[in-house]
Amino acid sequence: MSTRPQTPLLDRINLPADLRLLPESDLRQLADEVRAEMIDAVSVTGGHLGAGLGVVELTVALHHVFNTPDDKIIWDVGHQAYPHKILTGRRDRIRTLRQPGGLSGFTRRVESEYDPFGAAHSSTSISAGLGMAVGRDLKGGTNNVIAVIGDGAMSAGMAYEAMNNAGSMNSRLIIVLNDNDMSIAPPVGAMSAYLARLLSGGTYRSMRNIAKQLAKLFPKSVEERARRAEEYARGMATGGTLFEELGIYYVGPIDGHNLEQMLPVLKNVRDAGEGPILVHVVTQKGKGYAPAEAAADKYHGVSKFDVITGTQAKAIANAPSYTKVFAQSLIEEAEKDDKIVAITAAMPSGTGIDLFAERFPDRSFDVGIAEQHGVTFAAGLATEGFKPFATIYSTFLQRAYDQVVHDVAIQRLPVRFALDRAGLVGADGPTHAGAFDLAFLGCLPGFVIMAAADEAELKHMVATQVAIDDAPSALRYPRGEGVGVEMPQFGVPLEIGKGRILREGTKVAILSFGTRLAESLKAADQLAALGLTATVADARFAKPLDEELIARLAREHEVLITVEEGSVGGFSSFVLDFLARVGALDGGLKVRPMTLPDFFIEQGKPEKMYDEAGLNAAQIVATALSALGLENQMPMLAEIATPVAPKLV
Ligand SMILES: Cc1ncc(C[n+]2csc(CCOP(=O)(O)OP(=O)(O)O)c2C)c(N)n1
Repeated sequence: MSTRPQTPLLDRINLPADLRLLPESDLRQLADEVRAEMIDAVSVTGGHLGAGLGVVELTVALHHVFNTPDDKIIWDVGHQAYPHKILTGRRDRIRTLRQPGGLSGFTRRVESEYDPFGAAHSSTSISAGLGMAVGRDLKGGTNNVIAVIGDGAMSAGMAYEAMNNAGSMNSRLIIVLNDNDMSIAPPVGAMSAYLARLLSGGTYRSMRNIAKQLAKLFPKSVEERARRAEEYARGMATGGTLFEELGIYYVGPIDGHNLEQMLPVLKNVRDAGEGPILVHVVTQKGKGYAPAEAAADKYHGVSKFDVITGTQAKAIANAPSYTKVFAQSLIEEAEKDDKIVAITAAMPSGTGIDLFAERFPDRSFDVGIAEQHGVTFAAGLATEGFKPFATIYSTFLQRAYDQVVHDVAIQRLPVRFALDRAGLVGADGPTHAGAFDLAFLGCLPGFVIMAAADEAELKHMVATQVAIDDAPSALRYPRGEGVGVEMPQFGVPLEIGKGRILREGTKVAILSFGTRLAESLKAADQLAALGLTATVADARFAKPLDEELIARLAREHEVLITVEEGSVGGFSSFVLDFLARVGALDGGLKVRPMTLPDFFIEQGKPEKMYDEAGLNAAQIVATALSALGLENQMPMLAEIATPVAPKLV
């Protein structure tokens, strides 16, 4: 009889080298401890829970079999890497996950030598892994490179581009396909795992025909499992897999929670010969934590929660989220106009398209993690007279840039881009910040670009996008809840390229684009308290610019401050460009562009991030005072904030 050690094994594991000293018989207990540690940590930090729970055993097995960090494990997306972080010297900081100054919620090269590649956007692991493998070969190295990619991430074209390339090379690359598709996947039977172990050995080729015959004799669930594999692989039972057609040796499917089954397969794979190899591992998202297993989304992303009940903390909402307002506005528009269709790239709940899909199942399309395809698909719909809303987070649209330029803008197709999460996003950090859309869309001829200053504006802007049927348009709005303004009953299309003035003043004009309008108004209040009245305007459009409004602000004020939650190259640059072209900068006008700074802002509490970005009211005030040369007369304000301005060198 085996006697199991009573002391926590995890306390003895600082690095994977410690883990490799454990006998295989201890790994089950270690996995259980890692799982418990992860649940406890995420219950206080919030974050991605389900994905990490699903790969606990896989993480333990990979670090046991492979010699990390010399052998490199690349976690696709990186949201499932919490167990990996616990086992790679970061356990003492695991309760700082996603907190200001704490561990990232994704993998990061600067955080650990066990993170060979940073991620957060999906489907990059095979490309990066192939690069590392080829680099190793060129250097004459012998280490392993392992890319772990989910079945979701496998839906992106980039994964196939990488496999197509890998399959034509002799470089040794190990791809682990982490298939946790709960809606289709039944549990994997012991027979299947047994077969997979055989398949991973050297006798695979000769086993193939035997496997073909055997598959027919399997219990139903295993047969179905094999059929499911076909979706990716045309199935082992048919004698040829898609992966193999691409030149990638296919092994699987195997049970990713059963260490006894997984370890020998991984060892075989580690010790096998040349070329790329794919191990198809079946896991269960949320595994081992009942509330997650029972949840429809398997607790993909959670706020803080009670470990016993699984109940998540609910933020007290003072106003509906921008996402919800967008979805409801679009639904209302779609009730009136049957040409409106909506597209999401694997983010139905994040974008509110789940609500749209409930109402209009036939007019909503989830294309998978495939932003490039999603954009061109929308362009195709537009050619057929539909009014497609491509609803994509600002940060994920970056991936589809050529599609935006070549398939949409050049053909002047009226695709409506709804860019959620524009601006800073808090705990997800710089990979998810929507910082660049203004810069990369604003330079495209013909685009109409709007930003909502509040949720009522958002509703009108959705109506505006519906009405713009002869050009592409983009509407950006931030993460989180609105400001609590009264909502209009109907969305009313705005006049294209016209802003609005909210407050009239002298000397200083603050021209806001987007939701920094509230801070701009606050800044105007603070300036008024100092005896300086400011004009505050909401540009509404970054393209076309309201040139009349801007010219007037320039003419009638000494200082013109632009405020936006986007990088340099966006709204402020368009304003400056216009002012320079019409000669408005030739006189005494002092223009002060306030944009996101020229560095990546780390994860944090939104208020602090805005402070770091220099986009809060205090900094707008300080910018105005410094432009007027009044900073020395206002020492108390200088203390509140210093303007973030480029330093002259
Ligand atoms: C390019 C891109 N689009 C969308 C996302 C948002 N996203 C994060 S995880 C995820 C699902 C990934 O599914 P899968 O690869 O199967 O991993 P799992 O969470 O199931 O383990 C999505 C859509 C992303 N990270 N990157």
